[in-house]
Amino acid sequence: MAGGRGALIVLEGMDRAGKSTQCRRLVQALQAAGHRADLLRFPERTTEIGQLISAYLARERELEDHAVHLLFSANRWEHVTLMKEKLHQGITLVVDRYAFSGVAFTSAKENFCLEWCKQTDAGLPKPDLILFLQLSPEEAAARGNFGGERYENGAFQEKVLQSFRHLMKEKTLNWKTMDASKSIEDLHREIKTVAEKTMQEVKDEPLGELWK
Ligand code: T5A
Ligand code: NA
Repeated sequence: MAGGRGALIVLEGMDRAGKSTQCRRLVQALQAAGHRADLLRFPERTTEIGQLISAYLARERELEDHAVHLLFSANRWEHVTLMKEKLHQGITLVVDRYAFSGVAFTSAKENFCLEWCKQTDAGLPKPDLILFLQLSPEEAAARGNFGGERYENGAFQEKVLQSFRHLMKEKTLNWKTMDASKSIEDLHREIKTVAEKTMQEVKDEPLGELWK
């Protein structure tokens, strides 16, 4: 394929680490540099499944824990065809949260094991790069109070972090930890550098399958 495929770049991290800010900045900068790049986010709240998830997060409706895990996962699967099309057209995708948030948040609940949580996302397009934005709870708190959404409390976030740490041990995935306490601009420059390096490295490589 002329020009090669686009890269699948995921940003993960604790709440308020700056994922959405950096995803937007990265897509803008890549486009300004002449690359083809699009922004995606999960949950993608605009679909029917996404609206259910959004109501659940806003505590407007209750859903059983397994059921909501499957919905978060289905919300990724419903975008896979489009994701693959874009990647193969040479468009780099910058994704604000992905299966790792799915696993980290559900497995932080009582009676969920990591393996069960991973199963429903196995086979999704495999990210070429996963940037973990690391920020201490104290620094996160300084960026404003937690909102009223589900999962936004300190004790639960600590469990989520433990799950992320387990997932980051997986050597077949290209995790990079970034210091999210830096200024928006400094962090952006670092992220742009690793993103462009990855785009160059994977353009002639086949797209992988996650956890397969
Ligand atoms: N979830 C998600 C699941 O349970 N299962 C799943 O499968 C998935 C995908 C979704 C919720 O759903 C859960 C996880 C979540 O609980 P969301 O919509 O992604 O949540 O979360 P948001 O609340 O939108 O985002 P976060 O709280 O995670 O924040 P971000 O995106 O990390 O941070 P951002 O960029 O919005 O910045 C936060 C604030 O900090 C400032 C920003 O201006 C903003 O005010 N800021 C900085 N300040 C100083 N220095 C910097 N470097 C800064 N960067 C940003
Ligand atoms: Na966000």
